Amino acid sequence: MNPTDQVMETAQKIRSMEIRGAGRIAIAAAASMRDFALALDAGSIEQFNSEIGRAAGILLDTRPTAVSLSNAIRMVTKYDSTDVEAARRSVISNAESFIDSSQRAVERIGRIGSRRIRDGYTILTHCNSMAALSVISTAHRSGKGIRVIATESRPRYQGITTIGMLEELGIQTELIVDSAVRSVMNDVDIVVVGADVITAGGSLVNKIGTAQIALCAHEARTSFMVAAETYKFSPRTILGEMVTIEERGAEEVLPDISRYKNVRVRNPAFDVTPHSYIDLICTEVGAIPPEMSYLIIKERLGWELDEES
Ligand code: RUB
Repeated sequence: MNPTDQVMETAQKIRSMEIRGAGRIAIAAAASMRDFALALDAGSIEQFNSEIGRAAGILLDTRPTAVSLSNAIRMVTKYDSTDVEAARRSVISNAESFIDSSQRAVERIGRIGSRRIRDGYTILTHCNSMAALSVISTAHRSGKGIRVIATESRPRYQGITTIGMLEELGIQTELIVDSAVRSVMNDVDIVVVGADVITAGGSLVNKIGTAQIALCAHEARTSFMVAAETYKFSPRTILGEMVTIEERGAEEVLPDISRYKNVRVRNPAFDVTPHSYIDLICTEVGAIPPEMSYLIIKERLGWELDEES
């Protein structure tokens, strides 16, 4: 396949959500950049750089909220060679090390986060997060008797993917509609969700509905834990940038929207949970209070701070 077609195909899968979830999007983008670099026929370093920039742009243009995508692409395209073959080797090895470290991060988050889960706990989760599921599955594998309540996560029903994964792991699960969260919250010991973005101030951007769940948990005095690799933290928020919330098509919510003349459907894909509703963010470098997010960005992702592009 032509290298650009391969990138376009990956971009289309991300846009249509065939590939979804912040971690998997980042891994798919890194793999796509690796394969692009591998197949790219460039006569000069200038041409190589510009083609790499173009491919990155195609992938970045898919899902506007996911900082995992821009962090992954930034890590993969970090090279300063003036030789095409050396630059190509750098992109390939950067991509491979990103994919590998991302997979190890999820395992480590599972080990760290599962220490917060006690035997007999009921855990509520929302959407479908590999990092959150790593915490849950690690707790289960370590012999703790747990039960999970999973929300449907309308309109795309990622909760159905979650219950399928929990079923395979043999974990007792209950499925609820999103609006039943308050009704069950008094039975929940801890909420565990993933992250699309964590800001410098420790706020969480995650699947629409997360903020309502956090509010409910706060009111019921139920712990609220976020499971997130450090590349979900957004360097640009230190520079004052706001996170763009993706608005998806009306047909995801109301397939026969054309029957209604005076109705506008709003379909924001993510919402913002204030840091004050979050007890803990569990990353691969440790479990931190949300107030420490600034330090994670500065120490792990600091490149943006002096580049201000
Ligand atoms: C997915 C979502 C997930 C985060 C974290 O949204 O909000 O909670 O991306 O997932 P969508 P992970 O389905 O719209 O992509 O921990 O797997 O990165």
